[in-house]
Amino acid sequence: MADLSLSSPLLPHRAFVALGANLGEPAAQVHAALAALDQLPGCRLAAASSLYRTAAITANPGEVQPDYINAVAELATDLPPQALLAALLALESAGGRTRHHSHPRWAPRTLDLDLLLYDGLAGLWPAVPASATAEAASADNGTDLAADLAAGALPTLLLPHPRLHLRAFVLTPLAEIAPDLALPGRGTVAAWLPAVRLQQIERLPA
Ligand code: PH2
Ligand code: MG
Ligand code: MG
Repeated sequence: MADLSLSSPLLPHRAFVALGANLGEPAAQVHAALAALDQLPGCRLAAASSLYRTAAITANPGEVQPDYINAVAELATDLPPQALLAALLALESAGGRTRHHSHPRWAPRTLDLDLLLYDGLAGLWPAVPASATAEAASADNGTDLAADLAAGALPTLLLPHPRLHLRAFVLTPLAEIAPDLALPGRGTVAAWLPAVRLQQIERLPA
């Protein structure tokens, strides 16, 4: 897909989003989500990886789930990180995603959009006491929206995404579009590829 990643004065920020689906028609949902990202107010799709079929990483050993279709998108945006996260969560809902307190962690889903990186930012938004950081580090960006909304709190956002450098389903598509990108505090994307070489992932033809 076209790379238009020259930063524009109107859309000065650069963000990377992981897309995933393993229910319904995953490839169609990921394609539709890529198109929808380009249509978000204040966002333009600057680059998109190929689609990849990946073995589901599950919360419990032995749990069987359908394979995922994953991809990574680069966005040029003028939205601040929290607003971008909220827009991604709204797209997940529009894509048929349901969230339930009774859903186990990492339940199969029709669409998952995780904010991976935003410029070179590292930290937790909004600012919270240090004691809350460990809890946030064990959650997916966005995953706790329902709980947060129920509690009357804003969703929290941890950047960079805490597990992105350990997941082939994120790192491999990210390396396709931005191999030299620096992960705050961790070196480049490409440097982490050997760490995930044993995880099952297959690039799908365009
Ligand atoms: N997402 C998860 C949990 N496990 N496994 C694969 N292969 N791809 C994903 O996107 C994925 C996962 C939680 O969001
Ligand atoms: Mg996820
Ligand atoms: Mg998520």
